[in-house]
Amino acid sequence: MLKKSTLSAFMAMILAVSMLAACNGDKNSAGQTKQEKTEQKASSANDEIKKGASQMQAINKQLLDALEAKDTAKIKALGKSINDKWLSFENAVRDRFPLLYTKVEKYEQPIFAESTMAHPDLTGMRENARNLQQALDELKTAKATAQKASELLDKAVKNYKDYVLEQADHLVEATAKFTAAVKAGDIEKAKQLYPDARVYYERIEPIAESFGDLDPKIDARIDDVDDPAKWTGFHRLEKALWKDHSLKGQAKYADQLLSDVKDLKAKIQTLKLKPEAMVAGAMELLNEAAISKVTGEEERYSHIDLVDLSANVEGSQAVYQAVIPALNEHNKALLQELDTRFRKMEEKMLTYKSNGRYIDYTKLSKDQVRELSQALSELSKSMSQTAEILG
Ligand SMILES: [Cu+2]
Repeated sequence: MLKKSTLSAFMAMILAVSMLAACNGDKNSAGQTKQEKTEQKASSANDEIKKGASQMQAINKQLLDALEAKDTAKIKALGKSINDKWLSFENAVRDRFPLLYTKVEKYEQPIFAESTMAHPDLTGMRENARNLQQALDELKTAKATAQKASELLDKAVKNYKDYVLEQADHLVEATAKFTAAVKAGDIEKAKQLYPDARVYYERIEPIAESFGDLDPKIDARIDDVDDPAKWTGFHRLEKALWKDHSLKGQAKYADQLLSDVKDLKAKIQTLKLKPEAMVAGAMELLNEAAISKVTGEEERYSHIDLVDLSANVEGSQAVYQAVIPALNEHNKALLQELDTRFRKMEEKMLTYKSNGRYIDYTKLSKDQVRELSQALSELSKSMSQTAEILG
């Protein structure tokens, strides 16, 4: 749940900053020669991208074969090669084709993450590898068009909205399964299904401010509500499962939760998303993660906090990807910084997985928690700088 007061104060600050930083497009009059140089540079960047995409496809083809043969050792090695290859030319892609960059990342990242697991999910990998092959086809034939940064930004924001809608679909499906188990009184099954549903809510939490009272209804902690009798949502059921060890009287909360996430999905369809608000939401969420979520308060009964934290990071990364066109235009150093921070964070989170699931939050040492908090707060700071360039 996002705390309203901090967010609106923050929005006011952004407004002030963005008014100060009014556009100062530094066009100088060097003219032709400079433009020619730029074009030369562009065409060599395009060659680099095409070559990189072909090489990456060749490795990915080998991966598809290895997946067919269920050759785990090969799959692991190829997952790493694909990632190394991508890292070698991703900056050029991000620079020239920000939308395709995000598309490749969408499939490449899970392939790499899965390849580091002891028992990779081969079916999921195959689907991502097939999609990656297609995305790379698009990249090979992509033409640099003189699209305005503002048009690119609009498209990227639209892609972000598609991402949110996709997560909302999954949220409804996963919540339906979870609440069915609750209503059937099956404690063990409900415990298993709970984290699956949580992921999808926590991924879209950067824009929770726009959910109105559905956010507290779905995600409030007991201390967020004035009257504990009116407390509803995931954490109400979490308490029943892990603390009370009883699902007696919980059917009405299960029904309410499912109906609330359905309402949320409908609401998201009509939302108009603004990049400034998205970035502010991500920065506030990461800040809340660094300060309060990191204490384990959100999932205080189930201790699945790492599920939430990683989903918050993934969701914030999706916001970052939506504003890459603006960052490309205004602040490449910050873009690079964010890219590195997200990548490092993602790698860090992977180390907290065991058998494909995040470990219990209470298993983390104090140093590990401190490290996590620091990384989250640095990400939040980079996001707040991003907010300054949008306006
Ligand atoms: Cu939450």
